[in-house]
Amino acid sequence: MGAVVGEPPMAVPDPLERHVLNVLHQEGDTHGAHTDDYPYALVFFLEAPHAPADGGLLEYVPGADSLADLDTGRAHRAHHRAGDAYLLRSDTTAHRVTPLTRPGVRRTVLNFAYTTRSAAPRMTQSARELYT
Ligand SMILES: O=C(O)CCC(=O)C(=O)O
Ligand SMILES: [Fe+2]
Repeated sequence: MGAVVGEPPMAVPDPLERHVLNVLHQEGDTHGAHTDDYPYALVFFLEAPHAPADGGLLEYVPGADSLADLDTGRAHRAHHRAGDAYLLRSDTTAHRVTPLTRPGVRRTVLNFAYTTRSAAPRMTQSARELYT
């Protein structure tokens, strides 16, 4: 990670954000548009919909001006399989997960948050609103 990021990653101090388990398991389940408080998210897929048509796609806009950029042609989409992982610049990339499109489909990820020595501290209430 340090080679990709350009400096050593550090686990974030806030235990609520450091390790997050996200489970989407019902038709229509989604993860809404947001940016993270910390600069890097390392996301591991434990379960993922088999086909892109089943939903659970990551949509993202690097260097977004606003979350509304996700509804424009600037948005990228990525399908992942169980066992995949991705590293996201998550504080400046608007991102969300598209809704599961049918019953019986599951998408489970572990999200590990990292910061770096040079990153500006930035705290919002959103993780608290979601997870407490
Ligand atoms: O489930 C994903 O791929 C993204 C999760 C995410 O953005 C988050 O937990 O902040
Ligand atoms: Fe996120």
